[in-house]
Amino acid sequence: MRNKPPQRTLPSRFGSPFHPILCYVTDRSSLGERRLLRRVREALEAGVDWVQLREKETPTTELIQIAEKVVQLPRESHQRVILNDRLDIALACGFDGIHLGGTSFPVGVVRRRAPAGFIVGASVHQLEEAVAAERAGANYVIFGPVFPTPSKLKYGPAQGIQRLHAVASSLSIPVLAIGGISLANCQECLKAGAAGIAAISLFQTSRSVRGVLSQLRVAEAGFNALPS
Ligand code: TZP
Repeated sequence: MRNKPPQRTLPSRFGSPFHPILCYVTDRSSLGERRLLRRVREALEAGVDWVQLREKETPTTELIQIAEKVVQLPRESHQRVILNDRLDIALACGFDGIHLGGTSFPVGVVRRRAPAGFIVGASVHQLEEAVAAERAGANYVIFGPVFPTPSKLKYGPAQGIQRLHAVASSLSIPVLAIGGISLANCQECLKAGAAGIAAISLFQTSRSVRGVLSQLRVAEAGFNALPS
């Protein structure tokens, strides 16, 4: 019997200008585990579309404990939880997908072996890399840093809106903008063709994720009202 072709299970309404993908990327270094889990729960309750658990420095046993708690949090049918880098933990704990970085498994290797419906995303920093990720079977890419952000200053200047536009207009999978995303600049990213935004500080340093979400949706409504 032939294997079924892998399904791409990003809900179809995602990534349209009318429903940009809002992705909370975690960083527990500034929160600690208890507050991290509280924030993830709050973000899901407030209506973020995706949570990417990105805890690179966390030892395996600890990460497994956090991961198990994250996948058990209540979520709506359209919400996705995605783990950064650790395919083994993502599969073992039942995440909806994996987000691959430069030192992770290559996209094509994961795509070929991942179960049907498993979401595969990748961080990209250049157009060629983005095109290659799409060809290898990525469901989405995250491009950045679009704007300056403290953790990435050591890698040089931010990419800027024009490069985001070049990547977004060359791919048919969703391209999310990351890096220095704020309420003030998210519309600019969507206007440049991003299917959504991914952010740490925006979701993590605000007093309330619900407040951020409602302001983001107002910003999107403004974007949707703009003449194209
Ligand atoms: N990749 C590119 S920029 C970035 C990552 C993980 C950090 C984003 O952090 P913030 O606080 O949303 O600018």
